[in-house]
This record gives sequence, structure tokens and C-alpha cells, in this order.
Amino acid sequence: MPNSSDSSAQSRRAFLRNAAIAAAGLTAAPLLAQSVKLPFANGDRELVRYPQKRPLIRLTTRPPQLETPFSVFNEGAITPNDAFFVRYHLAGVPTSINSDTYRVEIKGSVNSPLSLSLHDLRKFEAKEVVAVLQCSGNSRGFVTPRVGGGQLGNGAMGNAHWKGVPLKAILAKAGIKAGAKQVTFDGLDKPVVEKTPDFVKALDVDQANDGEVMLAYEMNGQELPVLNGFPLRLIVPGYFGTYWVKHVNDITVIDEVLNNFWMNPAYRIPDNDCACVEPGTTPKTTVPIKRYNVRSFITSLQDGAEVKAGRAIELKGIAFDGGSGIREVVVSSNNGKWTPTKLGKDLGKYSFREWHARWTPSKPGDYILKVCATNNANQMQPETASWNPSGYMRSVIETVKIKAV
Ligand SMILES: Nc1nc2c(c(=O)[nH]1)N[C@H]1C(S)=C(S)[C@@H](COP(=O)(O)O)O[C@H]1N2
Ligand SMILES: [Mo]
Repeated sequence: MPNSSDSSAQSRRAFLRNAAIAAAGLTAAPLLAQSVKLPFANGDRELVRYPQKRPLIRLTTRPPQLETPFSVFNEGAITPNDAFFVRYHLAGVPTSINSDTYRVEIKGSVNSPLSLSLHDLRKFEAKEVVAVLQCSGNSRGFVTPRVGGGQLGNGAMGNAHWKGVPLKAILAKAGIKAGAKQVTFDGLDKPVVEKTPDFVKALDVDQANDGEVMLAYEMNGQELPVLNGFPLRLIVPGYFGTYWVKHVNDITVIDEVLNNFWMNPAYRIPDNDCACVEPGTTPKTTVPIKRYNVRSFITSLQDGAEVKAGRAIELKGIAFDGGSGIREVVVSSNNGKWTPTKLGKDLGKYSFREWHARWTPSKPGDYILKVCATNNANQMQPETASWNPSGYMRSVIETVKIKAV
């Protein structure tokens, strides 16, 4: 059990205070003299080091928004905690979290309101899942024509092994009243100016009760990093990150559909099959963003890489979708025929699936490599990118341009 001894709890509190202060940008996180260039206009970014994190790509400081350098995804199917991306909406990130006194309240339209400590939560039967967390704005910097919002490369995603309690078990203990429609989730972070709406998200009661949504207290076998929601966050496998509320301390069952800023107008997509509209136009009707669509990436080579002509290399990468699981990944060079790859270990339908393939550039010259995944629901990545005004749901077949010498 974490925090079992007083002194470690105390040092953790002291550490967390420092961690959170640095995270809030009140004291500068030590800047490295390094910067990176994301492959689109205005893609110059600083690498910064925050507590519990290796150097990550800074998008903004207040609130902290950090992107994972893409090379991390070549290290394996699981994204290490210290490399996991960070996204906040509100600059009022928690400045101290005492895990001994931390409580999550379950209230609203329930028969018995609950106030649970971390110790109480660990008494419920634990559940584990490997699941991708992807920000709705992941890859927004690649959208053409460009759209407003955080200009992210492909690093606002990660895959972790989560452990916690199914929300269903907690809601069953509280007893949801007949007629309840949604469950809302709020965390410890707060707006710094009054007119900013607090970050609160909602799921329909049926989804909250699906047995897969859970409250996680562990990430890759450790406590959650502060910036990823210590000591407790919501896990919504297959669903975009906006629902994965961090530092969750308030769960309220409501009899209506939540209609705050973060559910409407924020985080919505056009209400059609492609979640798209003609570039530059506004969708007539929208719905809340939901599941991930299919994506795949080459991780072993990035644009501009040089390889030796006539020598076989191993191409390697990852694929994922919103929860049917990956059935097939194919690759092509110079728009030639698609060839199958070998899939890596199956860590579950919500996980990154690694793939690899041997490939030989027959002669010197430029090569265009493409990768395309199909999921178990027979959904495939499209050849051309679709567009919506928020830059969500990128799923297009990705391309890497390299040179053989
Ligand atoms: N409390 C809180 N939880 C939150 C957010 C937030 O701003 N505050 N942002 C959400 C969004 S949009 C994303 S993409 C994920 C990012 O999780 P991470 O910071 O652990 O990568 O957290 C979600 N949970
Ligand atoms: Mo997000």
C-alpha cells in the first residue's frame, strides 16, 4: 500500500507541493537547451522537464500541456509514466494533494451518498485493463486547412496498464435512483478566473454502468503521476481523453443531460458517419465526441530518415482503435501493393497493438512508406483526411518519407 508510513506520506506531500507548484508554472520547470520542430508551420517547441517526467514537448505552461516525443512510441506498446503526455484546461492545477485525507464523493440521485477514501477504494475488487488514452486534439497540427486549438503533433496519446475499481461497483453501492440519466465527474483542478467554467464531464448512466469504466489508482504498476491525475482518475476505455477526468473527487448522478461548456459546445463532432464537413464550413448538428477511430503509425522511422539501399530493415509501429481490436496492419512503399505485417502481442482490445515487417529498399532514392490498419469491425483508415472545425478524429493513412543511400 502506498503511503503506509507517516514519513513517506509526509515526504510525498512535500514533494507533491513542489511538483504541483512547478506544474502550475509558478516556479519555472528547468528548461533544457533543447527544442524540437514538429513537422508543420509554427511547430517549434521547447523540451521541458516537469516533476516525475522526462523532457516532454511543451505546448503551453498555464495550464500545463505536454506532448510525448514520438520516438517514445518505438520503445514498446506501453507508454512509460514519465513519458506520458499531459493535458489540462484550467490553470488552477492542485497545489497539494494529501492522499491520506483524499475522498471521492458519490452523490446526487442515489439512495446512499458515499464518501470513499483511497483505502476504501482498495477494498473493492480490483480491475485491470491496458487502454490507450488519446486527446481529441491529437494530431491537430496536421489538419489542413489549419484549425484553431492546441497545435499538437501525434504525441497527445499513450497506452498504459490501469488498475482500479469498476465504477459500476461503486454506483451499485450508492444505488442509482430510477429516472437518473447521467453521471458527472469533477476533479480537483479549478479555473483561475471566475468566468472560466469548471471542467466537469458526463457519461450516460448505461455507459457509467458498463463494467469497463473505472476509477484508476494505479498506472503501469505505480501510483498515477501527479500530472496524470494522482491519486485517482476516470478510465473510459476506447473513448477520447476528455472523459478521463483526473484527480476525480466528485461524482454526481443527475436526472438530466449535462449541458455545460465542456459537453456543449466543446468536444463535439459533426453528427454524421465521417464526423466531417466541407473544409471551412460549420456543422449543422453535432454530438459529443465518443470512441477513437482506427489509427496506425510507423514508429521506427521518422520523416527524413536515411537507410541503406539493398539492405533489409525492420519496419515497426503501432495501431489501435476504439475497442474492437486490430485485425490487420499493412504497409506499402511508393504506393506499391499493400503487404501484410506481423502483429505483436495482444494486450487487449483497447491497447496499442505493435506490428513489424521486413522491408528492403531495392535501390537508392526517395521512398514514401504508408501504413494502414483494419479493426475487427472491418473499419479501415481512409486515403484522404476528413475535416471538422475542431480538428478531431484524424484517422487518415499516415505517410513517412525517407531516403535510401
Ligand atoms: N481534472 C481534469 N481532468 C482531465 C482534464 C482536465 O483538464 N482536468 N483534461 C482531459 C483531457 S481533454 C485529456 S486528453 C486527458 C489527458 O490526460 P493526461 O493529462 O493524463 O494525459 O485528461 C482529461 N481529464
Ligand atoms: Mo483532450
